[in-house]
Amino acid sequence: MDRTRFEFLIEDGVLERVIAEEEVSSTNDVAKRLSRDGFSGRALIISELQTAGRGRLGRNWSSPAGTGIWMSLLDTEIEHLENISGITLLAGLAVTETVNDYMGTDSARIKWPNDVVINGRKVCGILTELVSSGDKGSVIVGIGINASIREFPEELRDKATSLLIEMGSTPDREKIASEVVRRLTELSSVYRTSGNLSFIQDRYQSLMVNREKEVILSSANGDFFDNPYIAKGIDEEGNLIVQDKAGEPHVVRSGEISVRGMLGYV
Ligand code: BTX
Repeated sequence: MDRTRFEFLIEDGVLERVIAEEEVSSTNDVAKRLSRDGFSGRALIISELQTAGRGRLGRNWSSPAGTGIWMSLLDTEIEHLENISGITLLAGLAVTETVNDYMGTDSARIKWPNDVVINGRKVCGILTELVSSGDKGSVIVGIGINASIREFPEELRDKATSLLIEMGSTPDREKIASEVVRRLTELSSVYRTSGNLSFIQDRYQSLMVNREKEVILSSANGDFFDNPYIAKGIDEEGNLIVQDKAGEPHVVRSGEISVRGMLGYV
């Protein structure tokens, strides 16, 4: 990864620091350490390879060398601990819009709350974490985009894709990564002032892969009795709004809930 291609983000005041590595366990771990070591401001950590890339709930994120955008954005300037799921939604929007602009299509879609998909397969995952002490905290947005992966391991073959597979050419990783960072920082700053997500509701909803489609909801405590539901959109807090068969709306918070379409992963 060419670190110099991110320097304009420092010059433009978007970031205070850029750390570009060959190999880390997880860029989210590096961000956590930086925050605990007293760094203050916004930093980008990006690596060619992650040896222990993480998804949610301890799941693994496959992060082979040189073929992905494995990065974390650390922000220590959190006045009150912002809605972490709101930030995840902003990151999903920033990635989806960047990828669509880059590819010159509208094929990238958001699978609420934290995946970006193209043609029914996952091209990006987002893992947002908070590091807090007292009422001060840092937020870490970990973003993994499959850039030039040609072939996935057996267990991911049906559900994962890359920009290379979708476009047929090798994407410019630094360009895409820096554009995602720029857009996410901009969106986060509006969110900080507005305190809710109404400013992105329309854009987000128009990009939702499951909007107006049937979805299967499941959670560890199994409290969805009426599957399938119809996904309608998001509310101002970023919760998913679904409708049951009787037409009654329900609010679904992210967290332990999984949302699936009727056929396969999406
Ligand atoms: P998730 O828990 O929603 O998704 C994890 C699941 O996605 C896995 O169980 C697997 O089925 C599938 N998967 C694993 N690797 C890939 C891949 N490369 N492409 C598509 N599907 C995959 C998603 O969690 C959040 C992922 C965040 C990754 C970033 S990378 C930079 C940062 N550092 C870090 O350790 N995590 C984040």
